[in-house]
Amino acid sequence: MAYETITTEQRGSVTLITINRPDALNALNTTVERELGEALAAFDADDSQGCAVLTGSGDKAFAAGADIKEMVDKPSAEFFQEDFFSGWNEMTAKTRKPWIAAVNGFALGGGCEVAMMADFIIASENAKFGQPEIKLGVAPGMGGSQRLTRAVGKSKAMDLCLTGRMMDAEEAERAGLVARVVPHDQLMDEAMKAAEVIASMAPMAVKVNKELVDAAYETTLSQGMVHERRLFQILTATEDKKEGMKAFVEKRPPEWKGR
Ligand code: CO8
Repeated sequence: MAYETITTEQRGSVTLITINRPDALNALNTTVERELGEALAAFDADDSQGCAVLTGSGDKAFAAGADIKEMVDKPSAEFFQEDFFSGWNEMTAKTRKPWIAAVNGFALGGGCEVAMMADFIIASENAKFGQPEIKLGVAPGMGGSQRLTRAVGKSKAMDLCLTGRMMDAEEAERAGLVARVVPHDQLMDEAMKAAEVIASMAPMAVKVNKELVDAAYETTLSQGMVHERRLFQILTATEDKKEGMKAFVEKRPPEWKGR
């Protein structure tokens, strides 16, 4: 499928999606929002695909934020009537397979927020994260105040949102925002390798693991523990559970059926 603001490519069982507006440092306009939603839906529906990687084109930015030029003259009533930014929530909630953000440079404002929508972040050592909306007289609008606080805690989230400063990849990893920091020239190799590992796992187990970790953000510990036990028990009924355990005992790689 041809897109205007993103590119997609299937590499084996991994879908690579690239935000492709390098002249605007991959700023996220409504076309990016719509196209990324379509690309993630296509990835999610394709049984040959097990994991996706999202990155930004060029060497400088993952995404430098929502597109300020698109918002500068937009009347307030339109933001409300269009439920501006709601598409981001929808695509995140609907995608049941995992996707990794490979952050290659600036991830600011909406860029940081989209990275946090991913299941985890692998960052280049050049990456910079921040929620600088306050400098524009606004506040995060795509989940930044909520996801950042859950990821790094109140103190650092307040620091970043109130001062609008950027943090580098090392600080982001220390704070728990980023899963791994890798040398800049190895970012895509490392992200693709991680995605290939995930795509090689039993598909139902992948979805269940993602759902369970996400549930930890939405529920109490005791409810989450019940949810975990029930999904674990349901997975014991799958052919892939039998195959995975049999393959271990027989000292051979498993052959997943996806059921
Ligand atoms: N939107 C639109 N265009 C952008 C954006 C952006 N977020 N960021 C960069 N660009 C464009 C620049 O305008 C410039 O284009 P042009 O050459 O046509 O002028 C081009 O990208 C290159 O940018 P710079 O020349 O600025 O590059 P520098 O290397 O000098 O600086 C920075 C890089 C530091 C990343 C700088 O570009 C910057 O500060 N960008 C904006 C960062 C930002 O504020 N992001 C948050 C945006 S707001 C948001 O994400 C959520 C808003 C929620 C509010 C909801 C209520 C309305």
